[in-house]
Amino acid sequence: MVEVINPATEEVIEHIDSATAEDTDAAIARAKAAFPGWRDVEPSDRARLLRRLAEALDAEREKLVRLESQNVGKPIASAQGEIDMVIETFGYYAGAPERLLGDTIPVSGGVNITFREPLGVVGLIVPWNFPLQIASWKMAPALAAGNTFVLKPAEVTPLTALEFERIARDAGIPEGVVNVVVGPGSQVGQRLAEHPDVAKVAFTGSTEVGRKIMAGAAETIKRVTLELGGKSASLVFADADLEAAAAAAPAAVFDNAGQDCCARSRILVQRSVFDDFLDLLQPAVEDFRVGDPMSEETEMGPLISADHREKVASFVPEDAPVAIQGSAPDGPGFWYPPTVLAPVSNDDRAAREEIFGPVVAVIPFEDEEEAIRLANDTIYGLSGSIWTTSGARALRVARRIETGVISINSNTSVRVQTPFGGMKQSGVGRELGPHALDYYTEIKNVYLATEEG
Ligand code: TAP
Repeated sequence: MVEVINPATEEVIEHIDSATAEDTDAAIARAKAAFPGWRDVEPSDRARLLRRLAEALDAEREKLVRLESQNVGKPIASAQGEIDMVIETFGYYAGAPERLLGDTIPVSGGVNITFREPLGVVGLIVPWNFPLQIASWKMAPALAAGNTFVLKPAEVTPLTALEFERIARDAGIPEGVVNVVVGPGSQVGQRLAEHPDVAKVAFTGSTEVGRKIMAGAAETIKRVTLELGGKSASLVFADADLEAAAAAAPAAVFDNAGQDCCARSRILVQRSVFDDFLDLLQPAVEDFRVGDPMSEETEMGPLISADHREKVASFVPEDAPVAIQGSAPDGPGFWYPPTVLAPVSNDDRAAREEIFGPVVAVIPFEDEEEAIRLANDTIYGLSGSIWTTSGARALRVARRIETGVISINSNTSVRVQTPFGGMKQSGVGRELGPHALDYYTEIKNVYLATEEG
């Protein structure tokens, strides 16, 4: 039995039965049985069903928002944005079934025709930080391409995934196409990675578990896509609009209490404006509104658990260079205040490891070369930002940063229409945009001989 807790109050909000490896096998069998039927649904009918699913999610928006906010402790405004993206993601991929086109390639003696075919049963394993949003990035393209799936949410945040399963059924998605299994990663997740009837695993979570999934998938040569950790940098050049960069910096790292793989948890600032930047950052951090997630005004809620708070706090020992610290409520809830460490060396633990909490390291650099070197001096490569008023510099630096996504004078990381994913140990593959469909289909190449005899 899983006790589902509200991290803002520490109250138990639900009890859920915990599934085993055998329950996972049963769900995989249901998905396998449903696959041929779903694969053969006419593209226009599959598109219609996905549009209907997007509408059904929209009709249940308020309930999903409340559940996500309560289960993760996230501000209600953030939960609204996430559920809106879930709805948008299903709307976007509802356009895909009728646009999964192949090529016609004339060759000697005939012609080759390619088809984009679904993989079969896919296993989807997601973390607790953006539960339904991250799941939707996988579920929507998987369904659009004609796959069936088994989704494993994190055990601590299963509520919106279970609601989704019900909503999909009510919207007319055929029995067995959508399956949600709540249970521990070591059993349910590992089983999905190793099961011979699962054609692919799409995972979001830690780099450590990503490695295990890749190893588990190796036995049956499964396709894998992995969205893993990050240690992304915001590069602030002396020619930047410093006020804009400082005003945007808190949300870039404290959003979702820093439990965000795209968090810009390193801010690299050109030394000539280092102190000016910190002066501008101070009020922005101190004014960041931390508190009751149900208030529309709140910008940051608690961390997910007491254990996780302990891990975050370990990055701020007694002698840490705390330059700025915001506030956090007393009393129940796993609160931790927004914290700025400065100046920090890129070799310090706070600059090297993913903290996954509201703690940011501010690091000085001399010139463009050093900024690029420091930004790339990490095992990760997921996201990042460049703050400069020089368009040439912005593009020049963006091309040299080893990262899957980077934004200029902005903290944007994800849009439904554009590819998202990591370089280096931040992952394999891309989600969202048209590119995601490549990871849920195989290309079949058919040769038709047109010469007689
Ligand atoms: P993980 O511990 O990696 O858990 C992610 C998911 O994997 C959970 O559903 C978990 O299940 C499951 N899992 C655990 N062990 C498994 C195993 N041996 N085999 C298969 N599945 C297993 O991450 P987390 O603690 O939820 O999230 C924090 C980490 O995820 C951070 O490092 C963060 O960077 C990363 N993250 C990355 C991204 C992107 S987009 N790159 C997004 C969010 C989070 P249970 O927890 O239920 O046991």
